[in-house]
Amino acid sequence: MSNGLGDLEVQLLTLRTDAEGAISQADTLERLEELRVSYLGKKGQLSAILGSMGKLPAEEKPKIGAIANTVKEALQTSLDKQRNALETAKIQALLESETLDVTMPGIFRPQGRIHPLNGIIDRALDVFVGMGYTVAEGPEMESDYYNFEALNTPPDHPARDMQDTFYLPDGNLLRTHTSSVQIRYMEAEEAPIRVVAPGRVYRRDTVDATHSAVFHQIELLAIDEGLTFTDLKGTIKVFLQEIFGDLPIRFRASYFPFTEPSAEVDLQWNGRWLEVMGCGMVDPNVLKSVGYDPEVYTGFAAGFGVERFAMVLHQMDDIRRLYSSDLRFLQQF
Ligand code: 2U9
Repeated sequence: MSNGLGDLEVQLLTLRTDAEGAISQADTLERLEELRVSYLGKKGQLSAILGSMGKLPAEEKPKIGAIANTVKEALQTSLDKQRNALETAKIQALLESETLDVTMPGIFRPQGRIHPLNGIIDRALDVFVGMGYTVAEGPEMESDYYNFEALNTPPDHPARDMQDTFYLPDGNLLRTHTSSVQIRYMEAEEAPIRVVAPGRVYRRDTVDATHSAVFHQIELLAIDEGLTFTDLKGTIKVFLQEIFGDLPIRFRASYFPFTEPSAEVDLQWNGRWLEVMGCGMVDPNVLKSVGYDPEVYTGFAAGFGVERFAMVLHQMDDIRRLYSSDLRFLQQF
């Protein structure tokens, strides 16, 4: 047999031919792994052939061993080659399936934006927070005490006419200003106080282009030892400057039940004096009602309507546009 092909030799060469054929046909990585196990695995076909080498004459063993090694290397090379080819094809397929067609029409996602009222509120609060104020909020439904009595406005006070509101069957009411929030804040905290209260307020008002029964206010309050009207003027000047730019302002004497003295603040806007805020030194009766000694503490307060600011800054002609949710209008801001 030493000149012809031995039995094992034939088996090895047949295995090689069959295996190379099968490997080159494998179309998935899973199938390729099955073939590897089947040919080269511990219990695979090559091992089985080598297992029968024991019966060979000793001089034949090195030759068959050498052939077996060649076959093993050849199969390993075929497996590696096919694995590379399959992996490359897989990546290629993935790339092709994920190709971005930049000419396809996009999905339209309308962009939202801040409502002009919230825009004013954000800007105003930023200015006050920058001056050390804390933002406080409170309930829209209030008791008569927090909305009126603690603010030096007893039941028979003529100022109640100007601030008629919506009364609930239980005696509560819808707040007419955010001053009630500041009364609550003064009850809960101690001087010194710097607080700014934004929020929705209500009035019994006939709705027209410049009036709404529901609107938004921002009020600020500072309580400390030694605060004067000068501090009030300085604070308001800085605030209006930040919002409207450096324009002339003037203070005009006025009246509010909760401040004494009180003033309206006018701003020279496009050459005309425009009333933009109310303000004053906190009335000693208000300080007393929340337990602050007016001989020790003084304070100033001011308030403005957010809608009015929005209308002036954005040149709006009708307050009702701010509430109608008409995107053609809102998209302009
Ligand atoms: C406390 C004491 C006093 C807040 C103040 C005004 C003047 C004011 C109006 C402007 C236009 C409201 O939106 S508007 O109608 N506000 O003129 N508000 S002083 O005074 C306070 C607040 C809290 C404890």
